[in-house]
Amino acid sequence: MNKIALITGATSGIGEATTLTLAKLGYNTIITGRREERLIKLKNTLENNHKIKVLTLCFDIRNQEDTMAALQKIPVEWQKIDILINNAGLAAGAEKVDDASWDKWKQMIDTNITGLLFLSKEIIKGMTERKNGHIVNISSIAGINVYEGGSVYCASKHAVNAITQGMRIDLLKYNIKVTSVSPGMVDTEFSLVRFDGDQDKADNVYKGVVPLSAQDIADSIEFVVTRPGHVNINDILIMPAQQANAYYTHRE
Ligand code: NDP
Ligand code: 8X3
Repeated sequence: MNKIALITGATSGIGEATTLTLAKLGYNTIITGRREERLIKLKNTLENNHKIKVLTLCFDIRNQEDTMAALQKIPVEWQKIDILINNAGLAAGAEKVDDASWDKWKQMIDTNITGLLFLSKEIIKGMTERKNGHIVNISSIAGINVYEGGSVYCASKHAVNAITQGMRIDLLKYNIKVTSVSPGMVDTEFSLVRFDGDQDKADNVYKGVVPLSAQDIADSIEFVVTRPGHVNINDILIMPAQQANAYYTHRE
């Protein structure tokens, strides 16, 4: 029986690349996101190219009723989830606190913190019963540095780091590994989402820089989940070679 991985936010970017990588490793994958057509397309690609099975769960992680309803639909043979990749997340806008919108703040908090917590709590129940599991939380350099216009996004990733540390302590006795992966700039749909579909603003973020690719992050996740049972990678901070931290980027 193949092992099972649940990846949130698998419809694009880091989540999609990680799903492909885990499929190549032989994991049956449960993939989530709001864009159902993308979930179905990914399922077809994976099932046609790899000898694995894919279960799609389409829901908005901010909505707890919908999240619960989706999780309750997981068939019995899919319930032994070995790996949870908490990846779904976003930055909404880059306005300063005096100018930012409450709705955008709420969207980030409800997705990046509350959604991650709610879903994790449900999946952790099975992991503690089986005394086995690995949770990988996708954090960010924004969980380490706070930058102008990033207060709430950065706060949400600082929260992810605290949650990661708390999970690691509390779940130690259940043989559940907990890892955080914190990237710098990755070329995904992240900036397009952040700037509400403004392609010029999104392109500007990566101007003069070779950013990380989603596959670079998936490669790190592959390393993390393929360590021997007695080894846990607590944290990975991974940056483009041209980016020192959130403040210093060398642009050509
Ligand atoms: P993308 O925008 O490409 O992917 C984000 C994913 O999250 C999508 O699959 C999206 O699915 C899902 N998602 C967003 N909101 C919701 C929601 N309300 N309900 C369900 N799913 C949701 O960006 P990335 O791949 O870059 O982002 C993945 C993670 O990596 C995020 O947590 C981000 O904060 C983090 N990160 C990104 C960096 C970067 O520079 N790109 C750097 C550091 C961290 P759908 O829209 O279908 O719902
Ligand atoms: C995404 C990286 O620097 O835009 O988390 O916050 S950054």
